[in-house]
Amino acid sequence: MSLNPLPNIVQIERRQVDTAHIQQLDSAHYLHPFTDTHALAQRGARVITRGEGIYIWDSEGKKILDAMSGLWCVNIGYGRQELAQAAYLQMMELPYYNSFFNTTNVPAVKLATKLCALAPKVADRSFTHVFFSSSGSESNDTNIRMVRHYWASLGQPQRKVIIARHNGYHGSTIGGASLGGMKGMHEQGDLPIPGIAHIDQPYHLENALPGESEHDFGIRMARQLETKILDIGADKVAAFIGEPVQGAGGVIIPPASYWPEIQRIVDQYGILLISDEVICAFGRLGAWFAYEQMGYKPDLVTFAKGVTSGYMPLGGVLVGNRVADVIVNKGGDFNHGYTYSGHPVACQVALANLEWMEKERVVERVHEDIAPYLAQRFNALLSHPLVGEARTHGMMAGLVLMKNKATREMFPAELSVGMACRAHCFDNGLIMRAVGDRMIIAPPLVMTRQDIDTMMALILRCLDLTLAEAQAKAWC
Ligand code: PXG
Repeated sequence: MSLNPLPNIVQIERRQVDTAHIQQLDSAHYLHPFTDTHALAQRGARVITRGEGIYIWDSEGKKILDAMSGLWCVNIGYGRQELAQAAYLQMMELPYYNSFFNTTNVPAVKLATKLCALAPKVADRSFTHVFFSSSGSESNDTNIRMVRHYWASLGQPQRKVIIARHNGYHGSTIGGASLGGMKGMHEQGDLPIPGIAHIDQPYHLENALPGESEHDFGIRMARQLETKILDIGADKVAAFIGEPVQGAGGVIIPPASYWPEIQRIVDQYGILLISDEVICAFGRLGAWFAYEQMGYKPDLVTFAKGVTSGYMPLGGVLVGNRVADVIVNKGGDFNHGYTYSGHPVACQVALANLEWMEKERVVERVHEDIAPYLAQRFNALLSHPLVGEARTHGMMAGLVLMKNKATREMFPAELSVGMACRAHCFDNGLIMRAVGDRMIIAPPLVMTRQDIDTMMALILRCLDLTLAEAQAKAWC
């Protein structure tokens, strides 16, 4: 088949946007995620119109360094023509077909094969199969269905409970929000659903006992899993789910002792381990997948976001041999799937993304050069009077704004110092997130050292402006 010629993407005319008009239509018709719609209507949404490399532009022409990679996903930066071309060509050839009723498609098969090859084999765990969805939330719903189907297929249908963590984030569907440990989400609509339990997060700054070492704290937090398993009854527990490093919860980096102890406990009680790598996979932590470097071997791995660098919605679950053997050989029909499972365009874009990353050695560069450089520069923020903690893991980083570093006193929550800092960031052309008074970044993996220097200069300026505001308002 001969394809129509490609459009010259670079020369597509930039749309002229009437900001006020778009904002007016936005508040009249568009309900945003996690947003107070009434409050947004008062101030008007920022209209983002364009992206190139590590920068985005708004409709007023303001250039902004996107230190959050969109929402933890645009890992290779904006404007990669290879991905646009992959989508275009695939849309012309086969824009859609489903994978139900004994059919398949070439991009989905190739991507499943590729992902299994990229996932490291650890001890007796290898990854043989992939289930596709279109998002992280759907993928975690798939996990709930799959682990219950697994145990039922083994004659243990009573093993239903999944244990997760307070302040974990696993998505926003009823299943995903239930697995997550976000209080504000649980309060709206009677969540979690039955069969989900939570333990504390391994956040040393908030949860450690006075004088407790990072190591001891990590072990103690992991052992909450054992206590919870015994409370519920080991024969009723299906799985434990966690993020290698918590993202939405505020870049919470667990002590090195934590995950190996979790592994010991799930092994002892025979329960499944789910690694939610929606943020951490595909180079974010300097490896294709995070579990190996964190010291554990999951049975299921949730992925989304970085698999396409956010250029198309795609997610899924990598299924390890222990679960796949049962699902494939004993399970019969698995009555679960989505219209867009294995969407050919999304899968083709993912393949183009992974190919580009391999060609440019993105993961190796992060591991060998850029993440260590970020760590060196970011950790130095500790000398700033407002910064009580500054940590990175791979290309995720978080700092804590403190009222008094010497006494470790935090600002009263109602002052929303983090939000004040975030506002300075935006005004100065930087996207940095605030989770309470933790300021977090997850910059594009393609950043150069020079980009990091530019970003750090912006961060420092915004910290200075936040300090000046805090002093002027007598907050500190
Ligand atoms: N698991 C993890 C670990 C995530 O970070 C999801 C699942 C859900 O993915 P979808 O594609 O359904 O959104 C996520 C998503 C934030 C924020 O405020 C983080 C996410 C989504 C929205 C906001 O940091 N992560």
